[in-house]
Amino acid sequence: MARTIIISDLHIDKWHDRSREEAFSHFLSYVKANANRLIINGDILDFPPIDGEELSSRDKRILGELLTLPIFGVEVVYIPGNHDIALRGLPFSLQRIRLVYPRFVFQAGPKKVYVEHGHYYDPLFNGMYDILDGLKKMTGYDLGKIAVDWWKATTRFLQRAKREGKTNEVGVSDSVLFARWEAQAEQLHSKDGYDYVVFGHTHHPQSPSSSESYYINTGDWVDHSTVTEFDEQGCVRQFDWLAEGMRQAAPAR
Ligand SMILES: [Mn+2]
Repeated sequence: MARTIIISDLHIDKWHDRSREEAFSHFLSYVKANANRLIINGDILDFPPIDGEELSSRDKRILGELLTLPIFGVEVVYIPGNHDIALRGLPFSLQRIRLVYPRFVFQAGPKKVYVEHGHYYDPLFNGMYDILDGLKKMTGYDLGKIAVDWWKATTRFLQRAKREGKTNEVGVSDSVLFARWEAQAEQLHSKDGYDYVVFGHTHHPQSPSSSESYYINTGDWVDHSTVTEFDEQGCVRQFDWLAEGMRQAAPAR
């Protein structure tokens, strides 16, 4: 079946219980049986790993399972986010496995769909990547890498402060903050004619059926297990794998 499934913000390095890994494995069986493309819209894990020089064996196992999807006829499109931004620009394109940055556009039936992780619209990150790029050009790779690590540690600290306090790191309410992605989606729709604009990054799932907008957010796999699915007619549905998907019978291809 010509279906495209999109997930984002997996943060597999934050999966502390084995049940999430098992649920993800079950989800991948669903993908193999029902889709011909899986788009991973950023933040699969913190890369490169800060604690230690190597990925954990658990992380490697999950990534290894993802890399088998092409054998089952599923194309994998990977768009790095801010946590795995170190991978951007990597000339990695094999048959049915592609790394693209910062956006991916595809056609679902009559619908033109735009997919981007969305960290460029976060006031916390706005402009920072350009500064880091400039630093990299001026000083060479190492200082750039130190700057990236420093910035990641800083944002982690700010995100922790956000969880503990009532307002977020930029001192505005979530609805005001999320309006930035909605506004960007509206612009991409009206100026560039995309029928749907799909972002991740905020960890707040949004399905188009819950609003009038063209904006979809692919949620996350930390607090949710969000699955966004486009069928060959361009119909989109979103569901939570742990809440609903596990009970779904997987129809044959
Ligand atoms: Mn992100």
